[in-house]
Amino acid sequence: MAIEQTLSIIKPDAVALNRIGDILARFERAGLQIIAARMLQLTPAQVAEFYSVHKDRPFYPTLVEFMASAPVMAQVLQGEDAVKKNRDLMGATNPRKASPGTIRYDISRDVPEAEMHRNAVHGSDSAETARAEIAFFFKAGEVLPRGR
Ligand code: IDP
Ligand code: MG
Repeated sequence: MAIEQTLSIIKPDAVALNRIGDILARFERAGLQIIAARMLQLTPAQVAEFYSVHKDRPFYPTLVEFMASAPVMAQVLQGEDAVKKNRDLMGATNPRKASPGTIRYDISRDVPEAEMHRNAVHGSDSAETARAEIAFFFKAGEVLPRGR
């Protein structure tokens, strides 16, 4: 295992439910350090770029509208195996299918199937993706790794 950095986003649904602190506490309890954080409201154009890998999927327009609808919180997490650790904390993409105790199950399990884009959090899916996604939100001097 290696020390990695990964990008996490608390999506508009979880921000609206006042779960920012709950989610950040889960990262810290799991041994991940928050080494950058920023609250912002994305424009539709920014979301479209961020999620461009999904541009041909049927849910893309809905996803873009949702992610630009209200503020989000973006943070960089650092720690051993951070990419997978964060994905494990998040749970499955469809919150109704996520395991109990994961962020997506705990916060979003009651969303209707047709609104499964409302799944509380984003997390990078590889170390390589993480580098690009971190750079999307943060300049070099805004990411502040610490020894402990
Ligand atoms: P991930 O967030 O678990 O990595 P991806 O497949 O990368 O899942 O999809 C990105 C986001 O697009 C999801 O988090 C979710 O918000 C939305 N999404 C993915 N699949 C669907 C779907 O089948 N219906 C509606 N929204 C979806
Ligand atoms: Mg993904």
